[in-house]
Amino acid sequence: MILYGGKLSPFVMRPLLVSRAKGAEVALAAFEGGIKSEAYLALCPTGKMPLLVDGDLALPESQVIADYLDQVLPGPAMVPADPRTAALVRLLVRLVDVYMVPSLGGLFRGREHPAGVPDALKAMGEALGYIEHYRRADDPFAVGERFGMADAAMIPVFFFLDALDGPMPTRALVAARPGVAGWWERAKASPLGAQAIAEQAEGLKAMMAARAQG
Ligand SMILES: N[C@@H](CCC(=O)N[C@@H](CS)C(=O)NCC(=O)O)C(=O)O
Repeated sequence: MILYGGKLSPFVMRPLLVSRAKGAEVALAAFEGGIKSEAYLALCPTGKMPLLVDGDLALPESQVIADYLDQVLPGPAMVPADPRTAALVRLLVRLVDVYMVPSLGGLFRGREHPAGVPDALKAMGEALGYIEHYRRADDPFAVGERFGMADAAMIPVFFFLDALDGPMPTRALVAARPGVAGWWERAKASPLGAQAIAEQAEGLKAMMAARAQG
């Protein structure tokens, strides 16, 4: 099984985290020729990372891959059996994808398109508010007592709220939601979270260096 993509991408880090949490880290590789090559597009017409190749299966989309890995790998389930708790996990994942991710794009492009930043900050604040509303404030992890699917979706996206802070007040958006802020501090201090964040930081540094070179 090979997961194609780079560790900076929150969509690549999500299934990678799932595999790590299950104790069976999936092999990660950059696709030879890149994600816009004919060979890649033949497997993954969206031309986006990640792509999981497992034998004759070529599976795109981070959450679909994360769910697949949760089912095929041994180790603890990333979504609990209890239907209500499972629904909460899936809801947080969906809030990340539907509300956080689009505004993250606006923040990430902030340097080139500063006019879009205020709207993106507003939308990100609202998205964090939705998560604050639904999360059970006393849960140490995103949901429940141990690392699960919602942590895998949230951690690599929250990384950017720390990383982009400075020119944009993205940390303050998190700090304004105390339940979410507490979770983020614990997530960063956890072994899986700390490793993911260090790897994303390394990826961001490499991307900035490449951009600076032209
Ligand atoms: N909905 C997709 C989003 C994947 C995505 O946007 N990946 C980015 C990297 S962070 C990408 O490959 N972008 C390249 C492009 O859009 O050309 C998922 O969840 O996997």
